[in-house]
Amino acid sequence: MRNVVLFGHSDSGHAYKVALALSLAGVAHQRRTVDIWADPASRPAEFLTASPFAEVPLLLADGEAMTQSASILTEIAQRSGMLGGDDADRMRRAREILFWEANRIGMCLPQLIEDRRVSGKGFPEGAVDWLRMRYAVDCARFDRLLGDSPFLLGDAPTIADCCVMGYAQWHEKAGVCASDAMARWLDRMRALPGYRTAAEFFPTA
Ligand SMILES: N[C@@H](CCC(=O)N[C@@H](CS)C(=O)NCC(=O)O)C(=O)O
Repeated sequence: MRNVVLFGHSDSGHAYKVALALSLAGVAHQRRTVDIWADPASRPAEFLTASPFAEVPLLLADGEAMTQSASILTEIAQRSGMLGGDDADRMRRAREILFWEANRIGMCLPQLIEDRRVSGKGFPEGAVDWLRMRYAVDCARFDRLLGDSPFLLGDAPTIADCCVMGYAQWHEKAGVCASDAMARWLDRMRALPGYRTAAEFFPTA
């Protein structure tokens, strides 16, 4: 991948997934912070032209625009041959986890974080209980997926780990706990040489 530019923000777990994958895969790239809390119309023209919903992450590679974190993760793995991209079976299993995460952890935790940010304003009665109940199931399923391995698909991290890390890293901000196995996995992820915090990836002025 050449001339790679990633647009993201430190509060976006979706952008974090992609930033972490690029860093762990050693793909040379630039990162640009887009203010996701500002009026979308005020975002840079280059970004608005290429991101149909004005959302991060947006990845530009040699001028080609890519959106949707799960799709971008598979492109990174396939094009770099890293993070599972060197093996068709591992890529299939990684995709399964990407789809699972988008429906489960990637739905619950951002909403629980948002509920706290807005002090519950706009969240219907029972919504938070429902999200917490779903997250408890997600946590147990994460443990099953991880099994006895250090990372989700074996001894080395793949895009599946980058994907789950996006929001699992912020479980405390969402007011929920990690399972013991998830806590140990988070420690292993944070010990990887390419690991950076979201604020390090996307500093704000
Ligand atoms: N399904 C998308 C979700 C992207 C998304 O929701 N991005 C949020 C930040 S986490 C955003 O850009 N929000 C700004 C806005 O909607 O104005 C993905 O996986 O990339």
